[in-house]
Amino acid sequence: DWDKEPCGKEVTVSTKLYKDAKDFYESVDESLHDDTVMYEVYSVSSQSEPGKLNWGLTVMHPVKVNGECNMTRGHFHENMDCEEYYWCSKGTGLLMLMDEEGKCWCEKMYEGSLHHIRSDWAHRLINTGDTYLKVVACWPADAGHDYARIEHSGFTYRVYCEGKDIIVKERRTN
Ligand code: PAN
Ligand code: ZN
Repeated sequence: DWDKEPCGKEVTVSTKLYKDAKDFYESVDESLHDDTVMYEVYSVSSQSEPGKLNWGLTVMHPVKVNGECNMTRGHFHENMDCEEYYWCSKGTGLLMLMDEEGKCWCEKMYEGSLHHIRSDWAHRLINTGDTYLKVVACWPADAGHDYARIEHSGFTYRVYCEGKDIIVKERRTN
């Protein structure tokens, strides 16, 4: 009776399509279908209680939007005491971070890279490669996601790919 199945919690998947991600990008790419899959998040969520954990796997597709690299919406945690770990299991990308003063920077992501996201840092994944970027995350169940704050004062950089080069530009539009 030692060979029990692991965990057993239900994994749910949520899919972000291009039509729901259009306003993340500088411009609309007419060559992309509205139903193009941008990313999927497989997750296990607990009741929102201190001490409980959520787990997630984000799969970023190798899509470019007029040369701009595929990215997650990005967020601060609603509960600003909640930090997070990201671990890259496949692909190459950038983890864009921003503090509350609007200072923005990136950490390189590659297979096996581990990232600690402070509780007061906004965070966004960016797939800079031409393969899937897969990132495993673990965060407190009572963290919550504050997307509105990013919409009002967004990340100050945009990331583009031109051939093998990654180009980071200061953003002009929201
Ligand atoms: C991650 C993110 C996931 C999708 O699980 O929620 O990568 O990104 P957006 O939620 O910004 O669309 C996480 O950071 N959880 O806290
Ligand atoms: Zn988060």
